[in-house]
Amino acid sequence: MRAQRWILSFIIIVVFVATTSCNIIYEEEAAGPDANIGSENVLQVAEVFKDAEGDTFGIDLVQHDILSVEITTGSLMMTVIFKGIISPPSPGMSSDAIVGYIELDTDQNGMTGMTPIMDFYGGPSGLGIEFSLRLFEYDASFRVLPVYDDSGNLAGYVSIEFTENSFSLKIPLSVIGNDDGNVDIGIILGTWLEPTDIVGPFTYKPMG
Ligand SMILES: [Ca+2]
Ligand SMILES: [Ca+2]
Repeated sequence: MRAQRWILSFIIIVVFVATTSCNIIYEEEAAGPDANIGSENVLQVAEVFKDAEGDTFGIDLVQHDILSVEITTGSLMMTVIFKGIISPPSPGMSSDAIVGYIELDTDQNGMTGMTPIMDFYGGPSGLGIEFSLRLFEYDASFRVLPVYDDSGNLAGYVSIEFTENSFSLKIPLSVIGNDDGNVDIGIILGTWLEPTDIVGPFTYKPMG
């Protein structure tokens, strides 16, 4: 029963937030220059994580199919590449908008943190999530995503840029608890109607 709708994860999030935290405050704190993916950065792909083509599991017409995730040296920057056309999650709810979760197990311990959303669609991943990025809450004005910790509190923001078939984001280590950059990652993405593809879990180790 992989093809369950986002409604499952929405229910999980609503229940979780209602029971753990009612004081999430939307602060525009990480939308400054340090959060931007600047052209001054010389990017070098450190590792490419491939995902199978044609492995989507939704039932609607638009099926976002993840082909690969490229992670760049220097800091936790990643580019997720799709087979077809995507568009940012806002404004409006266009049929090819990309939404979903990028989930980070920053202590690389499956026994700590939250159960990842991807586990409800793809089976046990072994991840225990400390930080979660939600494309559902993309802010088109500042081109950022909020990052939530495992208590449902806002940890900060991450800048994101879209192309026709990819998006790139940079995760400052200060936003994820000043982590050392060694992170296990799971990604589940899709349309507003349903999740359509999963990539991971995979491990990121920064190159020295
Ligand atoms: Ca795929
Ligand atoms: Ca963990």
